[in-house]
Amino acid sequence: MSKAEQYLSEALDAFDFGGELVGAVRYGHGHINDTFVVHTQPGEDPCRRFILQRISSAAFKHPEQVMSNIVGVTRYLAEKIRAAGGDPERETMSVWATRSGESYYTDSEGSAWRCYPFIEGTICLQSAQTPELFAASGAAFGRFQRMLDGYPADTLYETIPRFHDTEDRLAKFLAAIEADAMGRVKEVQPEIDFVLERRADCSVDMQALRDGILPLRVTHNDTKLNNVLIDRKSGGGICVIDLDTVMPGLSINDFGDSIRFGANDNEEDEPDQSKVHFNLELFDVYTKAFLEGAGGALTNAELDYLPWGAKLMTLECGIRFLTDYLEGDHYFHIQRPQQNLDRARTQFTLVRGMEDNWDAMRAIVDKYRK
Ligand code: ADP
Ligand code: GN1
Ligand code: MG
Repeated sequence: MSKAEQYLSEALDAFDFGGELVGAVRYGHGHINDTFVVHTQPGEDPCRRFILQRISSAAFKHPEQVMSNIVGVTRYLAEKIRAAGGDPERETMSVWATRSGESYYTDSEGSAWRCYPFIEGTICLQSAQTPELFAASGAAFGRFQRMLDGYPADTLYETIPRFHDTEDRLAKFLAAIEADAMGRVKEVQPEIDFVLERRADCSVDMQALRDGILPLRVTHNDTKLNNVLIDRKSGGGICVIDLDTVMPGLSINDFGDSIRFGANDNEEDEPDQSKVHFNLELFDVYTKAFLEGAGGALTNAELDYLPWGAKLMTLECGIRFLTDYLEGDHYFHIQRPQQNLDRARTQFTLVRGMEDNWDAMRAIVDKYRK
């Protein structure tokens, strides 16, 4: 048995799945955690599935804090959903405790593992197959933010410090250029110049926060389309997942990160930039759905800054991919050598597309303002 198999097997032993274990295989397209789907056979009942995840230690230094946030938030959401007559087993994640009643298990190497019941009858999309499905994710993320409006923000840990502090991301990028650990700086001068030309932009949202123009809210902070489960039958966005980064943040970032990932005509890591386009129609349907889902909770200033949320989440993510490329690809999972560089280039192409469509983006937000 390899070391990796040994740790997986330890983790499987740590949970009581309520039936015979049939198998566990790698699952999903997340860039951060190691995800497995576990199949079990509870007696004569149909096979039951679970999600088992090793929490990335590169991303999360304090798994106990991550899990404390997730337990708190999922319990709170379950109550809200129940009160509204919904089904908490499908509309929110729930933590499946270890045999000893903990929210996660630490293996003999020190890695943290957690488990969730698999939410059946859902699909998880890697791209916006139709505008309707993209809108469904927007409604789900808007609703998620509204449901957490009253959550006690001071009980949440900051699981990744300065996660969406674009100024800090820029500073780390400049340090990576300076260090040039892999000797890759010479390959990416046009991409570096692209960022440097937008240095001042990196402060726009952070300055608005410091000036009290934008409020801090409880936000998801990682609102990719593949972090919402879509109901197979109705096509509605039913459950927001990947709650590792739920913490105080900006609503415009939740909006913006969805646009970055979903309003792209192609893959996040498309190698041919001529195929990548920022899609204004998808921006339109998402804006409408997100604002409806948020139910009028956003202030006028937040609405004004939505296009900035889209542009800066995209620029920031490009900066993060490029930083990881310069540092040797140790944060985002990669399946091929230049994947982080392609991901960065895609983000920059999208930023350019947003700059070219800036007035149209503002007009769309205005159209859906109440
Ligand atoms: P990462 O942080 O690496 O993105 P996620 O928590 O998003 O990890 O999980 C990876 C993938 O696993 C998701 O994109 C989704 O396909 C699937 N997944 C996660 N949790 C569940 C769940 N409770 N039910 C069904 N699928 C899930
Ligand atoms: C990561 O975990 P996942 O794959 O949903 C990352 C996001 C990035 C995204 C880019 C904790 O999201 O911040 O925007 O990749 N998550 C973390 O695709 O860093
Ligand atoms: Mg994810």
